[in-house]
Amino acid sequence: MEKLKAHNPYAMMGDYDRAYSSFSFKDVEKNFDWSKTGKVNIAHEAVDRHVDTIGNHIALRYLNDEREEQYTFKDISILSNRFANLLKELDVVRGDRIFIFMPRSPELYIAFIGMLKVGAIPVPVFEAFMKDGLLDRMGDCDPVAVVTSDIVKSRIPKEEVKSLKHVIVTGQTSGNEISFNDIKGKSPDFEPAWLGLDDPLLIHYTSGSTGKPKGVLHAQRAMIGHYQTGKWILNFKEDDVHWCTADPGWVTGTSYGIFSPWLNGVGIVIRGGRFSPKLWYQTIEKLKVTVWYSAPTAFRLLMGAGDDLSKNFDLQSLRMIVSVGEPLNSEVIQWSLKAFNQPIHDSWWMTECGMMVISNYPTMPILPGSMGKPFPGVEATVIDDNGTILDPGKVGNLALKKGWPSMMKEIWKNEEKFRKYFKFDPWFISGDSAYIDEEGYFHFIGRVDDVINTSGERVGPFEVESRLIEHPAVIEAGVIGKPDPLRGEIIKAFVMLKDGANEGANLKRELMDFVKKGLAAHASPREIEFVKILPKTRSGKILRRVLKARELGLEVGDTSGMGDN
Ligand code: 6R9
Repeated sequence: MEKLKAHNPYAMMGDYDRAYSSFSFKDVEKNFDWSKTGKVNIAHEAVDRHVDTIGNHIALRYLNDEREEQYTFKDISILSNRFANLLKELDVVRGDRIFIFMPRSPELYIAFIGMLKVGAIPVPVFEAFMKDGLLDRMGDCDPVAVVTSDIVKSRIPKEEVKSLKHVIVTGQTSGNEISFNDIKGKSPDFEPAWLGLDDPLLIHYTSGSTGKPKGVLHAQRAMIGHYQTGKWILNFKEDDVHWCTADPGWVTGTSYGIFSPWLNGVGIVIRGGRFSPKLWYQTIEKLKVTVWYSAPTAFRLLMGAGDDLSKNFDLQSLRMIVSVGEPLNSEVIQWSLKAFNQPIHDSWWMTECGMMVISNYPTMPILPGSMGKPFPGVEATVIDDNGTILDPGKVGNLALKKGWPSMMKEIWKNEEKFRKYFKFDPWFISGDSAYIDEEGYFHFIGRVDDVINTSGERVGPFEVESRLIEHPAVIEAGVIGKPDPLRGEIIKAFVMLKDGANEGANLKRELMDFVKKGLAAHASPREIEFVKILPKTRSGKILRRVLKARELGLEVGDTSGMGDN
């Protein structure tokens, strides 16, 4: 593939090779107040620090079908102080976990910053989760409180989660719930809890191929990575209008939907409501978005909506477009050159990474189809299954040398899962396979494990299988990701039914609905196939790779571990 010339050779990073050989994350520390005071709190660096300088800049622009609002950095500072005071009165203390379970709204962001100010650990989760999905997550880290909205609050497993003392609600309250509006009566002043760089920042639950979702705990030091990747990849300047389309339930929606822009003094755009090509273009036009961070599925949907639609909008404000979450196809980059007069820059990272670690930079020629090169200060490589570093062109495990600032601190209450990432210490093993070409560009091949990536969302097959077998008609289920041109992968379930169960379209629909209602809409299979038997190992584990190979019409491979069935 032909390389595209650098999109913006004058961006801040300058020459990539020079930056890579000379940069150290130590150089960034002087940009934070804690480098002088020794007092650490990301909420201070992202919000309060700006009040005396750019306090009147717009920090948040919110838009949905009913509301349109703007908040300055000073507004966010004061409102989050009020929220922090509310938490303090409820005896929330440093280290307490607080869930955020609500649709995107200004209140979500205010609450988030307020929690950080008291030193509590926010746990943002998608509003799409149903009771079981929430219970798996809440049951793991015992929150004392949840901030939610009247639309979704009924799904919170209040009885089952014994640690849960307070339910703070936007909109209608009932019983002993606390209204978000109570913050109005609280003091606008609050002294943040002063922490250390290694103290907790937040938890994101994410799926692996086995077991329940893992709580990835990040540390305050992550802000060093958020800050610098914002400067050099998103190319932030202070008057930018940044739109990260991700929900804060996903790491992209916190690292780049909140922290990276605000640490850089850049205002954010929040669009509530559902995806719609027309509304998205309208958002860019109306709010004059300059930096746009989104995902391949969204770009593909926009591409599918046609040039006639995009031509109706003035999209000239856009000057930097970045993608994450799934492989970015070359066609989409070619379309972007036509539709927006500029390429889309890919970026690769994971919940566990906390920040973008491989990317195409505005100052570097893009190789369409490649994810780009490691961020300065990060060492990335490809190693085989014995931990040996491979030569260019050879496919193996994508690995990062531990020690980049935003690397996760631990997996909540699961030392064993944490250690598994580091079986070739000092290398963090990502679970992705990739190769590096002769020029140092990284190319994505796929997941090594069974984790499904559907529309950029990471779904663990185990969670879906567990839900399916709760249905009275189901004995067993095996779940895989099936390649899909629009969504990257779709979820396909192979289901073994109990004797006498009535196979048919109705039952398929019922099972899809059962997962949707019990777990989450995005975890519901789009395809279901009824089978008489599932391939298994001798120890009884479902061989998802065999199901996948059969589905794709490929060689089934080594089945020596398979049982008699
Ligand atoms: C930030 C985020 C991580 C997994 C990762 C990989 C896939 C992410 C990608 C990509 C191809 C890219 N992934 N970026 N695949 N090209 N640019 O996505 O975190 O939800 O934890 O997912 O997503 O498979 O291992 P997370």
